[in-house]
Amino acid sequence: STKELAKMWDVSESTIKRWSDAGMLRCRKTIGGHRKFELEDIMEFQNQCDLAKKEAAEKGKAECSSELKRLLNESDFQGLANRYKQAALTGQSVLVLSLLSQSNQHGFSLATIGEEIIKPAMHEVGEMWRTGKIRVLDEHLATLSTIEALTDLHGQAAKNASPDRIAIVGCSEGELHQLASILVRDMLEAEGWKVIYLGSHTPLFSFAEAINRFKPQIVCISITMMDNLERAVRDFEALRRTASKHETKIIIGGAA
Ligand code: B12
Repeated sequence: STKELAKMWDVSESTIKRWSDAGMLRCRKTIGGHRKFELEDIMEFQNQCDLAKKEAAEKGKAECSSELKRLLNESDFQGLANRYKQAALTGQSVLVLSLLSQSNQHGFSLATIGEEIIKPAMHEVGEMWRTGKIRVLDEHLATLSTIEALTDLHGQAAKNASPDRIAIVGCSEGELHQLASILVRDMLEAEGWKVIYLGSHTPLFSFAEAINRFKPQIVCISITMMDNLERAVRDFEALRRTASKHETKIIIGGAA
């Protein structure tokens, strides 16, 4: 059914309806007007999507490869951040991923990529938003294509997590700025840590619960907004007590 497919592909039911109305995904309608999908049509659609993704990836790679190679060889981080910003702002996830993975293959660590490419590009996006040069929509495209690319890289990376080095990573309560915490997670994993990732908007008491449950060596909290910092400071004492019981170190970072 529409509902089952939406759940399986993690998209909305209206997206499934749009695909089937556009003839991309074959279906039949019951007398009551409900869409029903056959397994072979579902498989065919899925195959086509995978192929389209691969073609777009190849095209993206070819287009940006010569200019990108020059920027990488010259370690021109300003140029790379600029190129990154342009690709991210136009929501070109394939180019964003290609730029990040090629930088990684070139030998730049995730820390360098985060610090020298993603951070300046995203800070510039924030400035463009603040000064009214771009819309919220553009900022969302930039953030989402970055998160998508990092998720892809994260999936590709080999993981040699040591069960003895456990880290908890997340953002404070009220905090929606999630990108830096994703970078922290991925950098720690690249260094062989086993990371329990709690994501954005996590109350400090949940960090405390996570410390009791997973007994990590470190807990990393990202805080960007000042009012979230004030809230965090209020709740911090309880977290600190739990952390010291398990000899867990608390590392707080972020613009706030
Ligand atoms: C994307 C974005 C959003 C997205 C976030 C989506 C998401 N899923 O992450 C959305 C749309 C949700 C958003 C919302 C808002 N945003 Co906003 N946003 C941004 C933007 C453009 C990029 C943030 C980002 O990803 N930066 C890239 C990362 C890599 O950089 P970073 O966060 O600085 O992190 C670095 C370091 O701080 C450090 N670090 C960070 N955390 C940690 C943690 C540890 C443990 C360690 C070791 C290090 C570390 O490492 C990173 C690499 O160096 C920034 C611009 C900017 N200057 O950052 C504005 C910005 C942060 N947002 C801003 C504002 C005002 C808001 C809103 C209030 C807007 C509104 N009116 O609703 C809300 C608040 C939401 C909330 N409650 O959290 C302002 C904040 C100004 C301020 N300080 O008061 C900024 C600076 C934009 C601007 N120029 O005005 N935003």
